[in-house]
Amino acid sequence: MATLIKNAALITASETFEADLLIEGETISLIGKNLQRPGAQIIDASGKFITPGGIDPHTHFDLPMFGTVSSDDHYTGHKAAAFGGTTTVMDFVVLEDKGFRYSVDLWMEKAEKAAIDYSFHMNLTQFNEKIAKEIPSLRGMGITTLKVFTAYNGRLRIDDGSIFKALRIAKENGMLVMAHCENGDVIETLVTDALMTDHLTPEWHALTRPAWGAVESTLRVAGMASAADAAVYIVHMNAGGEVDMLRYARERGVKVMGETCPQYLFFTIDHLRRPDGAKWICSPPMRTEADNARLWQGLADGTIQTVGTDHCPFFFDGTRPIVYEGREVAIPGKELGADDFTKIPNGLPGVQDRMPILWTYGVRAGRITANQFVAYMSTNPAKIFGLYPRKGALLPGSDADLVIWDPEKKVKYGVAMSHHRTDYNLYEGWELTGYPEKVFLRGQLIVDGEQWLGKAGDGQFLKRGEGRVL
Ligand code: DUC
Ligand code: ZN
Ligand code: ZN
Repeated sequence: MATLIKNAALITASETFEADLLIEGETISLIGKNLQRPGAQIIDASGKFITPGGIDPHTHFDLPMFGTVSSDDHYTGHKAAAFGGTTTVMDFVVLEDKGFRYSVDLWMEKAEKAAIDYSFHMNLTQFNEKIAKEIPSLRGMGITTLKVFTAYNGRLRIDDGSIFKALRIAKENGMLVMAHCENGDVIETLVTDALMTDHLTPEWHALTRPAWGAVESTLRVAGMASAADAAVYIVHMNAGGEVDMLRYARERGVKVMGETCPQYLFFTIDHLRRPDGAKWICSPPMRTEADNARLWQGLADGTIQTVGTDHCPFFFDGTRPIVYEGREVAIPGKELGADDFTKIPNGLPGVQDRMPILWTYGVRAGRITANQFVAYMSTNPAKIFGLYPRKGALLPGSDADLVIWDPEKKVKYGVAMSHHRTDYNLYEGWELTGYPEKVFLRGQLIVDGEQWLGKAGDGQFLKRGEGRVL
């Protein structure tokens, strides 16, 4: 089956040009002017533009936390992603005591219902000699990335010495360490103080996780990467100072890359002070307007390489069901911490929002170019995480993961438009101009306007190879 898309403006990470694009089977077979293909289904995309399908390098579907679970699973989250133009997601495997193989198998089982393509990162939340020896075996499972934490003492954090050893092992085995940067010791003490002094409202989530912890640990991790001659990728950059540290280290030849997320570009600690402030609780927390601005600047000048979401939704009120695909669903959520911010599940929805929100408030607002948009949303994640040029590219031979955008479509965004399985949306009432109209996954039309044509089980696990340092 062939599909010929005519007269679209194609936007890649480096250029924008008018052309026709032919899909044959699962891949793009030709790009050029005045293409003909007898028998092909023709789509006239005059006035529309095409980008590669988005790649969200940072999601948490079906993640157990605080006695509940993130409310999107590997089907509902994938469906939401697709409506927002994302066709590949990368989720984090929880490391169980029984080891890597067991943990990956568990995550594979959860993801059998995948509706778009996906791959995994491994949370390296334990470290000893046995684990160190087993890290290279992850490559055989198609996992080439390890996430380490400098926070969550006694739970997810491993010490700096172990992070340094992990960086060395990653370097020797063509793998990449991803780092969650906050100061776990400072947080531990500040949270204890807050609880003892009855400071229990959501804003204290942010006040007990200071930006300086993110800044110094970003530099600390970059310093360790330099000493190991390894690359490192800083996830969910949230503080302006982290951008300064990234720039400082990159200017000195350290192979450090960074990801930010939409929530850190638009929201501040003031959102946590609202009566519904729990909606904005995630870790790291929201900062200030100056941080928003510095992160935008980091995207505009290319200091930062990607925009992921850290999508990890919970219901705001998990006692009240919503209707999802015709059935009532309620999953315990933020209300669990109504009286104590330390019990509010950490995380927010965002996998559908990322591209449409950044198109209007990034590209149309003049903060980043359309080509940077494609680089941060798709091409750079594909390159860094070893999927390029199969993914993240508009090239003959690449998977036909495409988004046809209607640049003039105006929508009032919010929970009613969103397919996230949760009861709120952070961008409620935001006006958007430009929205995905058709989304293709490996040549299959999976979103057509409001219509969902995708299917649970159609997403493929992507075994990844070695990525590039950008
Ligand atoms: N932060 C969150 O807010 N949720 C999930 C994991 C993370 O790092
Ligand atoms: Zn994290
Ligand atoms: Zn995360």
